[in-house]
Amino acid sequence: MATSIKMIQKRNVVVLGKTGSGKSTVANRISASDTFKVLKTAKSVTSKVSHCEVSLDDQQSNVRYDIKVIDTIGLFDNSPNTARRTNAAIIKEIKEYFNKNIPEGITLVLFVFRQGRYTQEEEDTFKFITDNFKSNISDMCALIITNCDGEDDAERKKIIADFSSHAGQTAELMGKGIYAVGFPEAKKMRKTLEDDIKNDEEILRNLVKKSGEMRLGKELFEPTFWEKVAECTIL
Ligand SMILES: Nc1nc2c(ncn2[C@@H]2O[C@H](COP(=O)(O)OP(=O)(O)OP(=O)(O)O)[C@@H](O)[C@H]2O)c(=O)[nH]1
Ligand SMILES: [Mg+2]
Repeated sequence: MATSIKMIQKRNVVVLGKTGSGKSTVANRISASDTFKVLKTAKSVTSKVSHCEVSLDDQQSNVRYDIKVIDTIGLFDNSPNTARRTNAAIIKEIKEYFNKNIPEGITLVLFVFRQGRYTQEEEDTFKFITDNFKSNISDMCALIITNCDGEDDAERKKIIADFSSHAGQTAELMGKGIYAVGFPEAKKMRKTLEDDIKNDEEILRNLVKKSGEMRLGKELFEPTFWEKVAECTIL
């Protein structure tokens, strides 16, 4: 029998954040693939922007979601093993990639943060992010706090509350919410963690599905664009 899926919706999600925060892991989990390379150590891995395409059926609503997941180069790359690139150079590369490969724009920005000590470097990262991504895009942004495997719901709530009190300005930017997730490597995974991981994957995919039809392309990275659209009533 032919499929009963009636409607197709397109969603494009980009993953941004500091190097080693778990961007490629999150991108793989959303796309249920191993497309994006993840190293076993927390060293810098991704040296190019890339994307994959995946279709997810939602039987309940009869919708098929055609999703592009875009993985990016880590900001604040201070690894001695790679050619260091400035944040401005990385943002330029992401913009060029968008122009060429995602001309229809994106519907969701996921900022990825690795749970742990909130240092000056984290503070600088988020200042960079809030300076470059003005509050107008708040409705398309969510923050994903990785490395919360093994933390129960109450601990995860506390992690999110602590983050919000340390980085209020960044938390305000996250109009689609802040989520604590955990994706340990398969070999380190206890059997009991498998359900938790499936649950976290589902949280991410629902975020992608529910991101609206609003699309932004390279303008996303142009602060001057945001000054202009501030006067535009449709946004
Ligand atoms: N235990 C655990 N490990 C994680 C989690 N997320 C990522 N990792 C590990 O952290 C390391 C870095 O993850 P990546 O996904 O490569 O990070 P990235 O942000 O893509 O890094 P770059 O490409 O260098 O910018 C890898 O060893 C991952 O397996 C998590 O939620 N829990
Ligand atoms: Mg990566």
